[in-house]
Amino acid sequence: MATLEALPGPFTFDPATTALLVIDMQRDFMEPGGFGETLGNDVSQLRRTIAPTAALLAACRAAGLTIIHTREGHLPDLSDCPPAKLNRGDPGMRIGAPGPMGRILIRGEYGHDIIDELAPAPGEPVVDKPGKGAFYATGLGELLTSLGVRSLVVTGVTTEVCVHTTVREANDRGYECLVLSDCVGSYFPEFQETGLKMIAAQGGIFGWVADSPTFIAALQ
Ligand code: TIU
Repeated sequence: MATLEALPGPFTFDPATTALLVIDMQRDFMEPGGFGETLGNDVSQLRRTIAPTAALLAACRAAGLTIIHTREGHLPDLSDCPPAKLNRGDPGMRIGAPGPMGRILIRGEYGHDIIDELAPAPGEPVVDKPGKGAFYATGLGELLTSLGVRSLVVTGVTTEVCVHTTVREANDRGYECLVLSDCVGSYFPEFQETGLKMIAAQGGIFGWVADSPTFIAALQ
């Protein structure tokens, strides 16, 4: 077992039953000139997570931790995208529309894939999800059960959308979640700050928060 200082208090985990979950580090969200930036978002707010996440991945691979990546996206025929999600925003910028890096959030398109800096290593599962949460309409729950995972270290984008939704889903399923503050990002600094506070508030209502150097030190 290992323990580290976190908010709201010490986080204890067994590396053998802990998985790193890297959420939606996709070009559509992260890259200058991509879908996210085209919507007017400041991608630098997300890009500051790349270097610490790369270091985290290296440390987790060296420690033999289970590593799982996710991607948000839809089938080319959009049959897995509910109208309530599809019919939102500028029609030229909707899911499935031709974006700067291929059809927006469509599986198989260049923009849908994970950025080169954080490319999954051979053998690391990549979970494709149609929703914001990584458990909804995916095999993630069964995968974690089959691997014997009990604790999740969660990183990725965006803090208040897909990271929060996934942590809430995981919390309800009995997983202990540690969110790494420097490895999650929001386009909106105020959402980043408040999103992290919301996780650890009320005695850790959804989980724990620490930074990646603290986690890496505990892993070694
Ligand atoms: N991955 C994820 O968070 N998807 C989003 O759509 N996030 C936004 O902040 N828009």
